[in-house]
Amino acid sequence: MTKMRFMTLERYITEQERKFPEATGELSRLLSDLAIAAKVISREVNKAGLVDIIGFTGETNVHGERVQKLDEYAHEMLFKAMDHGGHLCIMASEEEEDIIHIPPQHNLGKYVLLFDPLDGSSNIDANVSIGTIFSVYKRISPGDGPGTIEDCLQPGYKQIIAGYVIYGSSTMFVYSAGTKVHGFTLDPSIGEFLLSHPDIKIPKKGKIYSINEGNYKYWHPGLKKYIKYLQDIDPDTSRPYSSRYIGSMVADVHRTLLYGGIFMYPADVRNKKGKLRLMYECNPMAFIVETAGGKASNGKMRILEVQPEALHERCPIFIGSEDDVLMVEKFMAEAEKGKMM
Ligand code: P6P
Repeated sequence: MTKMRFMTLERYITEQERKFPEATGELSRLLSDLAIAAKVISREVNKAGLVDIIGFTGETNVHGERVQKLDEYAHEMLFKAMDHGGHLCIMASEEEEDIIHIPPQHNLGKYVLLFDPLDGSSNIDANVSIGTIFSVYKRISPGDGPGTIEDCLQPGYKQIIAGYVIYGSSTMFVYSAGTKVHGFTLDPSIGEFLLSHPDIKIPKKGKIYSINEGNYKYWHPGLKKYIKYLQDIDPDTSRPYSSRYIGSMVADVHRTLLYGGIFMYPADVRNKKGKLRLMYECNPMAFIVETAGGKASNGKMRILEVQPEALHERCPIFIGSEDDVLMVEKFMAEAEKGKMM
């Protein structure tokens, strides 16, 4: 009989808080508020197919992408869940051009929240897994007023919590406070996230690569060589690797975290900084994967050390098993050297 493990997210957060006497409980309540928003969004996402929610609003977001109603809904749910707890001084969303001010009576908190309310939303109508991604930083501006843009533009290694919610065959809440990564699966019958994946560790090397190969012609020559290397036959190094690409970052990174391998969204001749956003997608995922023992690079350096310059800046990303990320960096560096010779 397997030992019944009934650890809810709430109970886990409370137990973690007790380990730190100086903890004020603010972070615990912040995480709990995020979990509530996740449950509400999960309920709507799982109603996929209902015309009154699914479908386009006809408007576009800050990046000129058509906004799906669920995008707006997720953004609103997160704002409403987080704007009155008093734990935050400022927020920023992938769906909003500027920073999001918090009502004056609640905006002196010591934390900063950045979130992508519904990443992968172009897949909503196809019922493909999508997700919410979040990052929590400590404010760096003086504590006697609302937060500022500087509070939001901190390098990724300054994150104190990062996580994602994946709305798939089940809804999972995966987060890290920097020492371990834990996954909690939602039991809708009791409305609780239960600890299902304690202390997730990513394999040191995988055998799956994940990239949009439709962009092959635009890639860096070193990346082209790397992908061809993965497709060569060599059982001793698990080659050829399998290719898996869902087109929803949360789903592709979640699989990479659990199974190992590498997810890539590189820069190319058309998009010099790639497509994915540094603050809303790359930094939180890098924090989680590095805590799980993996690596996250922009092709040249740790993503977590990139100094942000703009809220919505994009960043190339190579993320996953340590050996696989090191290998693609090697191929690209050698191609650069070849260019210089
Ligand atoms: P492409 C979804 O739109 C997204 O932002 C990420 O979730 C995903 O990894 C990427 O874009 C997919 O982009 O160009 O391969 O369709």
